[in-house]
Amino acid sequence: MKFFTRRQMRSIHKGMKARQQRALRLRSSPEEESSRRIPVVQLLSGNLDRLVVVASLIHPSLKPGLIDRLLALAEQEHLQALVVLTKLDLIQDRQEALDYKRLYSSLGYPCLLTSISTGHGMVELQARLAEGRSALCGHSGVGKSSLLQALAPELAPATGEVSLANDKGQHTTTSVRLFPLPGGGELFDLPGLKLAPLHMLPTELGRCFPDFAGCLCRYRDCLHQSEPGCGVNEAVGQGLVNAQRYQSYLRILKSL
Ligand SMILES: Nc1nc2c(ncn2[C@@H]2O[C@H](COP(=O)(O)OP(=O)(O)OP(=O)(O)O)[C@@H](O)[C@H]2O)c(=O)[nH]1
Ligand SMILES: [Mg+2]
Ligand SMILES: [Zn+2]
Repeated sequence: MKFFTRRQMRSIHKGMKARQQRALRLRSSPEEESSRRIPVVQLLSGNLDRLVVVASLIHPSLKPGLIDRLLALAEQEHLQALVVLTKLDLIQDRQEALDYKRLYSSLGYPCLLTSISTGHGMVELQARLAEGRSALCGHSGVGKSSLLQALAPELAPATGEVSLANDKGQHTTTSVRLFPLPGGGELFDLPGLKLAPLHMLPTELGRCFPDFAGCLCRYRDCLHQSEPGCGVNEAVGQGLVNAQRYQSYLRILKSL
């Protein structure tokens, strides 16, 4: 049997720890990393009625992929979902915003265009949140805390500037807090998300896309990639399912 001095033991432990950490880093993709870091929506979902998917039209630029991911998460967790596209005052051409509004509304997700500067959309937002418990969810800097501040000025959660250098928020909100709204309802202000974690079987993802509801596929467990007789593929080809939403589906599928 070999004996080690205390100093030697310390150095052996240090080496083991470094090796373990290196192995962990190699094993986990950035997506897995962030899903370990942000299980917050799933943690809350039992106490939630509604997920408010917040995205800014500009500054930071609109990321429809994250919106689609969060909507799929809401479907998985059986939550109502609402899309809020913020900073309407900062864009010149509203056509793209109106196109997204039409798209999400057609899928059954109310979609509001808002501005805290002009107050656009805020009365409707207040009405939509007046019952039950909702959570503001989206990238850092999109204006989640600002919406809450506009709805409940006396509660005044902190807001932060978006960096001019990289067009990203600065993760101003760092903890999960629940605020009662003067107009009724309660609202969680969540820290900015990087990626919405999704954990499900690949065959379950299609059900989280209401766009695919009317599509009939030859195979029951069709993943809607390029299987023969796939009704989703056909619908995308005919323009009945939005191609960008379908691309989001494929990206999420790949990440599962
Ligand atoms: N012009 C304009 N600026 C806005 C609007 N909403 C938010 N902002 C600005 O966007 C920046 C970020 O807003 P926050 O409310 O802190 O964003 P957040 O989503 O809470 O960010 P995190 O807490 O980091 O996740 C602030 O400088 C706000 O003043 C809007 O409707 N119009
Ligand atoms: Mg915030
Ligand atoms: Zn299919």
